[in-house]
Amino acid sequence: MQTVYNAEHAVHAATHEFFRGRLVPAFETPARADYILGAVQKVGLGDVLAPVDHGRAPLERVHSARYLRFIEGAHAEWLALGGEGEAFPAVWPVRSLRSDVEPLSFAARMGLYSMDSGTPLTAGSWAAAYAGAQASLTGLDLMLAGQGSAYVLTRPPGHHAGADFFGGYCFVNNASVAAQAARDAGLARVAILDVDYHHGNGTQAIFYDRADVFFASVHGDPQTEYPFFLGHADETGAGKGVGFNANFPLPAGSANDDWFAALEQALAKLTAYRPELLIVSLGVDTYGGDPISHFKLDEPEFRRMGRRLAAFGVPTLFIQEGGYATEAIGRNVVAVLTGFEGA
Ligand code: Q9C
Ligand code: ZN
Repeated sequence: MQTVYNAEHAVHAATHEFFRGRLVPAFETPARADYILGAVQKVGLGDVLAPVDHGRAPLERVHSARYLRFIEGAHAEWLALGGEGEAFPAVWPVRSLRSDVEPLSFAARMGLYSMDSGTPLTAGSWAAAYAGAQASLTGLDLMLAGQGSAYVLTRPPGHHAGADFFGGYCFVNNASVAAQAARDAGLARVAILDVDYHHGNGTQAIFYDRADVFFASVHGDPQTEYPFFLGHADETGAGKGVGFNANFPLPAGSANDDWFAALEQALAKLTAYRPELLIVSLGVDTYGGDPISHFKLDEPEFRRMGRRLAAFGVPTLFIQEGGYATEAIGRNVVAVLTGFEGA
């Protein structure tokens, strides 16, 4: 399996994030991708390729142009206002406040274009996220050229980012950009399977009223787990998209058997859909040792996940999402990918 590696990831390097009222060391770090790259090379997974630049247009198929412009310039605006280090939002247009008017105030726009205060916006956020989307598009090119699988090694992750907001460490929704580009290249039905511990609220929202991209997710129950405000089982799509969204929330602390039973239910939905391409939002924060998540998967289960996805029998593009047990992340990702390859 070939890997498309976004080396630009390293320019997005947050030192801190807000957590329980104080600044703590950031969980989403450059070391994550470094460990994965090391593991991919050590196991000899396959060639490691650089992204090819496809420009900004494929990102604008998923995100609003004004949102992308904001992210591009946000850190410079923050510095110009006397901000130091990483930028954080502090005010949001919640119910009864207007989000249709874009305010002039930078603080107000930070809130308009974000969903949480846990996502540090750094000087390199835009460059790293833009390059990550290019890596995803390059991964898609491999699939369109007939590869049975490919892996996009990138950060920051993408699945929490919506059409016009960042959050959950995500700025550009890589899986959505790839899925939309696949549709634009002529594929009729694309499926996104999100196995990250956290519900992929951004991806779900982007395709919620559409039948041409099916979103299925197994994740921690939003009653107690981030992103809290989306990811329930009764979210099945809207309008033309009714029946093309499927959530399988599991309680924090769920046993591995329950996780794989939920995966079977998700795959049953996707089997009926008959997708031409499967995009896997591959978060490995389902690992038992993850510092911010509460499932119990370990190396044998990650290998089993890869085997099961191979048995699904559809060309599969893996795109990296979460996973915060930094020293184990390479081992866990490679277990999925080699499980897939060996099947
Ligand atoms: N400081 C992804 O896995 N913050 N995002 C949790 C811990 C939000 C995770 C609090 C976690 C978002 C892509
Ligand atoms: Zn996650």
